[in-house]
Amino acid sequence: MNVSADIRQLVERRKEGYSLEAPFYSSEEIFALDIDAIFRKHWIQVAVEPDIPEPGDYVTIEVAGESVLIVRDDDMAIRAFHNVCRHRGARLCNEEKGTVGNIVCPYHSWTYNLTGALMFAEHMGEKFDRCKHSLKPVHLQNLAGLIFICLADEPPADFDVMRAAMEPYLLPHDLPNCKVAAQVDIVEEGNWKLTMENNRECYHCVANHPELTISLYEYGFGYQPSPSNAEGMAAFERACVERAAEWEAMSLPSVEVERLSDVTGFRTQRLPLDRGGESQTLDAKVASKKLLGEFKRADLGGLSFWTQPNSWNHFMSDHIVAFSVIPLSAGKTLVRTKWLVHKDAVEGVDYDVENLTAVWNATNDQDRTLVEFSQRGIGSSAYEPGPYSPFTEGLVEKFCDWYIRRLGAHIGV
Ligand code: 3BY
Ligand code: FES
Ligand code: FE
Repeated sequence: MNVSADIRQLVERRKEGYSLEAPFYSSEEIFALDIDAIFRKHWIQVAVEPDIPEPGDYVTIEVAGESVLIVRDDDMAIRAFHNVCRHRGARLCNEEKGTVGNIVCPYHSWTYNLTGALMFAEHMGEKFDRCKHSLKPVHLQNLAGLIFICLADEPPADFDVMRAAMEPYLLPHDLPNCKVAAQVDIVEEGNWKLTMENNRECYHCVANHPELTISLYEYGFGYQPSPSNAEGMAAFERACVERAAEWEAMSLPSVEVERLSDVTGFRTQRLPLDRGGESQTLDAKVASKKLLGEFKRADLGGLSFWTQPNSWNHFMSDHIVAFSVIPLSAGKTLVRTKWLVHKDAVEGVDYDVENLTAVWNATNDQDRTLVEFSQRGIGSSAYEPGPYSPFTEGLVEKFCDWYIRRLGAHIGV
């Protein structure tokens, strides 16, 4: 892989336990490498099954310079294709979402069915072979209703490890039988890795997230016992042990699984919620009266699922919040948040969108500000990598370590 000697050196000399050097957050050359090495090579979370509940429903995803069409067929199968006509390359679907019978190119009306096969192409003559002009597929995996795509010719083979570990945690929440009650896209003026690093710690939570910390115990998010937080940690761990026994008895696994160093890296854990104990809302009570799946009780804590490189998700008894991060440029990042409730929950009766989205809209906005402060500070000549807290930032180190290893593997360092 042909990258400049400077980049090789930056990757080679990355100091464990310290934030990355400035060019990792600002250089367009490294951004291009991130797209090639990370976003074109790994499984990335981009959608949820309820984005396309009915046959013919599609969404388009713009990522890594590609437009990807994700569509549901009449037999309910979900497939992904490059959103590019095989005639002269026109973009096929030009909306973020919609419903189609077939995929008809707006230019010369070449028509593809939902398996990607070219069905009609007028005036192409006898010798034209339709079979050689199917849409180009993109690898897709549906993990309990979370949709991942991989743009590589050969995707990482370890998705099944994540699937086997995660299905027992996720399936009881029955995401495929949810509906998207709200989606909010925000653009952060910061590098995508700052968005991810910020997500991997709660060191900043008490000072910055008054709404989130109503329901969230900061100690749950990667904290290790330290002399200054011994009491809080102990109270939290007691709550964990008590609740875990109840959840396990209901076949809801809660124990942490941490495989953040895998190529398809991930981590999960079900944690108690504070106060009302039911959901990530302003009163920590459910936001939707219609509980998910077969749930009979509301106090099931928060099941979180974090993936490398670009997602985090919180599953509660009544709703699910799914986040995916899409890099736009070295200094611009899209954070897409979806709130899901039971598909039969009625707006205004069972839930109120304002209440459902209040905590994470506020939290996302606070996190956006923090990411933007970081991006600005890192642009100063005075910035140098600073040390991570061994008690609160272990998972930030795991993100950076994964990232550097994956870049290294790509460029042969
Ligand atoms: O959403 C998350 O996973 C983490 C936990 C708390 C802070 N942060 C946004
Ligand atoms: Fe699609 Fe011509 S470019 S039909
Ligand atoms: Fe935060």
